[in-house]
Amino acid sequence: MRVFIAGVDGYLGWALAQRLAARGHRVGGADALLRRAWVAQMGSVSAVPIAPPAERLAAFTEHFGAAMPFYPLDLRDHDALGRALAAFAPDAVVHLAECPSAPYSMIDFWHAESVQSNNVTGTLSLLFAMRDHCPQAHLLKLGTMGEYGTPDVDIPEGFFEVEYRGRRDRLPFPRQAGSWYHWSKVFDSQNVAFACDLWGLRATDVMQGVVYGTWCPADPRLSSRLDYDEAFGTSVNRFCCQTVINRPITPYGNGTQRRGLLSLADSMQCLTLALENPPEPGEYRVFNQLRDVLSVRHLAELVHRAALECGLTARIEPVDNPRSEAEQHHYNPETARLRALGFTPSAPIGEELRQMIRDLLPHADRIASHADRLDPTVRWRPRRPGGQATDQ
Ligand code: USQ
Repeated sequence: MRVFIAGVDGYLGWALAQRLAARGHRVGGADALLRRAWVAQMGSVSAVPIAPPAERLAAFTEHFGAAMPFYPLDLRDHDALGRALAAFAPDAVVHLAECPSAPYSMIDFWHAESVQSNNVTGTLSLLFAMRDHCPQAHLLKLGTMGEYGTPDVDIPEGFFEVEYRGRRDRLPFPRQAGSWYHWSKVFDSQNVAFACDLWGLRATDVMQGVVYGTWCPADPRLSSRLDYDEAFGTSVNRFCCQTVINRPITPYGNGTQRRGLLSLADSMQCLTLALENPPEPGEYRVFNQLRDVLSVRHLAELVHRAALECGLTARIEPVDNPRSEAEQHHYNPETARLRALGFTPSAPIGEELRQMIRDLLPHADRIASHADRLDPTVRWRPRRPGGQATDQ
């Protein structure tokens, strides 16, 4: 299969390119290197050092025996995107080229606007470009479990049966996102579904949970980034980085809020399964992609235990929740579709956490050099009416 990965330089994209190439697929990629710029803007670095793009591509060619055609473009550059798709002629397009950070989108108007413009306009540009240059290709679009919010009923995979005033229909399950970022993903989902209906495109919209884990092959040029700053680090990755530099693990609030999670390795397995089992032309399908549902406090305890098992001295210190989110809620998402395709979870979470800590330990000084970036400063609600949504 010829797979075009938009966002190939990112946390998921760089690992996915390698997994697909190892399975014999031909991979091409686009990236505007915005993730590198956003993390630098937050004053932080990837805990795991990452090679510059040219070195990454050279390593990719050496290890997988074929060069990856690389297009250094922003998806909003519609003409350049069209030329890239026409040249590469993909069977599938994986869309990972979005700003993934809820906290970043909550800083102020400018950040909310840039996240929504990047994500919503980029996706729209991709949909039109696929219509014009590769209408048969399968679009694998990364959404988020956060689109659904935390409703007081179980969460189906995208759609549910409704009976209202004596009539029944299968309708999109309500979206109740909790950040400007998560809303951008909701808008994307609607646009992707509409494009499938309108033009007969085929798409899988992946509602993914929180991903954690390192990707550190023997050749460090193939390593994927691992962020830990308050905006681009996800909770588990941040907790592991905290233990490595002997800082307290910071569950927000009372830590009873629950999330779906999966390791980076499991995410790669699921995305590959979706690609290798494409939908029919015109079909818009939704997969909930997660493995475990755990509370933040439980996660903190698991990281604490893993750190002790790695010989570290760890401690948990809850901090005031800077977000506006339900901490006590029902959470029971369905996850049948990927399992039906053969998803078999890899290592148990404790093992993944120990491996992540072992991968991070050699980089402790690097993490420590930006330790202040771990502290949450972005607030979902300003402390004072009219104030900035950040402590800075
Ligand atoms: N949290 C803590 N302590 C921290 C950081 C986070 O307790 O130091 C808590 C948050 O309050 C939240 C939970 O952990 O309740 C998850 O936060 P997160 O930062 O791990 O994840 P989130 O902001 O929701 O976003 C991440 C990715 C995003 C993806 C999403 C999947 O950055 O791209 O869409 O996970 S989901 O959460 O299912 O929507």
